[in-house]
Amino acid sequence: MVTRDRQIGFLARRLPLLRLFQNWHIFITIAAISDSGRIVHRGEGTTMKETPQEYIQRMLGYTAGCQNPASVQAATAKKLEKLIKGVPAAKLKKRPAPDKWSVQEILAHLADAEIVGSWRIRSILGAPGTPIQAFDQNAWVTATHYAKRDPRQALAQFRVLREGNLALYKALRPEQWKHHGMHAERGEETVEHIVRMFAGHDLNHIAQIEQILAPRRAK
Ligand code: NI
Repeated sequence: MVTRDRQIGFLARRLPLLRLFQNWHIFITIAAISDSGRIVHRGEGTTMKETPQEYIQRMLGYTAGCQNPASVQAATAKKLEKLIKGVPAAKLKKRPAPDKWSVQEILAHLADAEIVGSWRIRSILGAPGTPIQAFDQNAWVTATHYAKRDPRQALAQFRVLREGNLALYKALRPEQWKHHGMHAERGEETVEHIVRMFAGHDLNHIAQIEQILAPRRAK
């Protein structure tokens, strides 16, 4: 391996094209394990190809000008409940396209993302500056069987975790909002930033669910 790496290193210093190839390899590897990158978000119902930075900007865009992202988060469970009220299980289970998540999968994703956020925020509060691991959200869809998850149970999981987090936010001292962790791909992220990102993430998926269920309502 050492010899091979040295050879590649030797060539890369001399061949800009090979260096580009090397970088692409690294980039593709990172994107594949990303919870925000260009490959993984394809399954979320968007074909938009985006980098982690573009993803951050898109999420922040949803709450631009919003003074209190926690209040956005506080409204989400009820909005989701209202959206799926009376919608048959088969409809929730149906993917709008083969490569796009169903409502059921989105709800399971939201419930599991809340586990991730809950853990990240607590890790940061307990040990400011702590590393934050990325996760492959598409791998979770298959590995943790979103297709078999009860959507209403997923929503219940989301609601309970979210209520716990909202209570935690209320208890935070002002300086704790500024504490940060080091995200593996996105760098420094404060508690404040994570809470705002999750509010944007909520709105993103609410809009996605609305879009999936809209044709049924228009009829
Ligand atoms: Ni998402």
